[in-house]
Amino acid sequence: MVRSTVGKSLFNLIELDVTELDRYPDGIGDIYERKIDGMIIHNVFSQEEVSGVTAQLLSSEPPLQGKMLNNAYVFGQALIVSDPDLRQYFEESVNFRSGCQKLFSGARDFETRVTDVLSTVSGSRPVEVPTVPGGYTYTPATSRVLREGQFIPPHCGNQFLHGLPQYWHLSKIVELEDQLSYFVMLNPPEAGGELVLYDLEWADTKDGKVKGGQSVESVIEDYEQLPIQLQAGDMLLFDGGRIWHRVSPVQGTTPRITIGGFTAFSRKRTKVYYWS
Ligand SMILES: O=C(O)CCC(=O)C(=O)O
Repeated sequence: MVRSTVGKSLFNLIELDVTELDRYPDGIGDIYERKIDGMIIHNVFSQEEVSGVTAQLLSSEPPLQGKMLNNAYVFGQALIVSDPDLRQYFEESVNFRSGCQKLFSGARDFETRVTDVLSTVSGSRPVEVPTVPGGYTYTPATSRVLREGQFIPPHCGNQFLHGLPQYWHLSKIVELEDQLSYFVMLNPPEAGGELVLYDLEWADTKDGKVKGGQSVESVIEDYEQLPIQLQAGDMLLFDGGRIWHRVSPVQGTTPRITIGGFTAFSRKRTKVYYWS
């Protein structure tokens, strides 16, 4: 049974258990068509599964390579900050995919589970991680660790897509405008660390300014906001390309750890792709 729709006045987010997901067989299409803004999907992984994954990520020898990037510790190489010719990106993707298999060896396999969950809401379209001729595969996800006081500043997916050479190949096969964001909460913080959606859309800020000419950064906190707190094992799938959002500062000593990336229709809407 669908438990509730949260933030209904501001956003239409469906909140449900993963076992109820078949009520939205074209959920991704519904987000694209703006019938809904996103889905909070509970129990994509169990508490036990994500605890095991978290323990490995926080150990002295995690199976994934990580580095500090801006304000967060990031495992894996995101396309957005990769080398323009993608040589290093694709090499790191090989490492990430095998490391991720080890990371989830005590749980359901990450890629298989994400593919299965997205397939339930894909309108019967096949769900894949994109590949390039020559055999390389994009990285399916990256993982972010935010510690006390750390946060992700306001952004929306569409703002990154314009003119970046890294996106040259992907833009030929994927409908990137209004790409969705997906991520799984592996370790929720004691407090803070909410994903905060603003009542502000990319289309109203295309030149970096809002109506009236002020910069987005200078006025964004004046817009109405919906904070979303996820539980361990939840997946959030939302219109992160269109909706400005941020992650609020983490409070307390428990690190906030998520894993995910983006998902979008292929150009002819015959497939669903996901990557980071
Ligand atoms: O919590 C996260 O992992 C970051 C989510 C995010 O900002 C995004 O998907 O655009």
